[in-house]
Amino acid sequence: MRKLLLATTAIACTLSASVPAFAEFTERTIRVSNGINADHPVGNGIEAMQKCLDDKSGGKLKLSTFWGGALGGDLQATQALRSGVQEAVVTSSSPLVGIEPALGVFDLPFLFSNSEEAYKVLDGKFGDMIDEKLAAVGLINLAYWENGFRNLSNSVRPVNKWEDLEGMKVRVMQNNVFLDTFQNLGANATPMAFGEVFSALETKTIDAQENPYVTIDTSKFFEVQKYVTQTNHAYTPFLFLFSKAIFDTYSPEEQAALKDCAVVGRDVERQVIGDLNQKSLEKIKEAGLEVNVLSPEEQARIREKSMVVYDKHKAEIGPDVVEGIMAELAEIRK
Ligand code: TK8
Repeated sequence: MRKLLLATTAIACTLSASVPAFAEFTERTIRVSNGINADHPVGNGIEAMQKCLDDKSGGKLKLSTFWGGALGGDLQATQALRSGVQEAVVTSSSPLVGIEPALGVFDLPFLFSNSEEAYKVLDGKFGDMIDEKLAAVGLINLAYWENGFRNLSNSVRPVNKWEDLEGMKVRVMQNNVFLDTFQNLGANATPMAFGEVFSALETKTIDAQENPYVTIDTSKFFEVQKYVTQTNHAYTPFLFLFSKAIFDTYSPEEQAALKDCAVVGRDVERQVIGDLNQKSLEKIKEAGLEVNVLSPEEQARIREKSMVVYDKHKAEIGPDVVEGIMAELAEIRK
């Protein structure tokens, strides 16, 4: 009996000695929903994030990923986070302007000239300021991931100048800045959730949509489109959002692991997008689409014409927010 007791105590001691390493972590399954598909670079980012979480939590924090809008579209999933019924979503900022109007700043046409500029703004103090606003509406932004520079695809005609957009039925995100940008260029802009875009293009309910090359590729839009124009008209970020209601119940170690690992995933995801962009373009061309690049003169002309959108939306986004980003960009461009 005594021997048995000693043996049990010994085992108990060994066990408790091994526990402290991950004692701050609880076994958790974190649902992450996405509108895009698993072969989008977000998939690589999630994989890297999971490896990092495995190391930090001893395998206790598990990401359970849902693709292709399986848990609902961007907006719907984000609302589920706010009410504490879903943990996480990787979403474009654009459909969330009804929740936090300041996000509309990222929708302003031709705001960023290259990704490095975007990274500096998003990963710096401006990004932090937006994160604080998001926290106030129940959303923790773990990190800014990449969606990328957006280009136009359509099934009607090549677009070489803004006049070519006249009357074209262009799907835009559920976002007034995008709506006005395309209306102002003469298009017939229609707001629509991402999940409906493929079939709307297929049935010709709409003629056109705009998204980065990797999305035109991985969401198979090239199968139902004939022309692509490299317009680079906007760089909209992905947000890796976490439900604040749920996040607040996690230990500080769990919270820190999620934040740190989301940054690890972000860097991998951005890297893969950089690599895949050109490959996606090749794939789109091989599928038989006609691709043209907007001339610098025409891009400048469209940018000029689009400036009214800045004035029109400044008040709603927040004058301090718009002025803040312009000041930061001026600083970066020095
Ligand atoms: C995916 C969307 C998409 C976005 C859009 O859920 O809606 O066009 O660019 O990538 O967030």
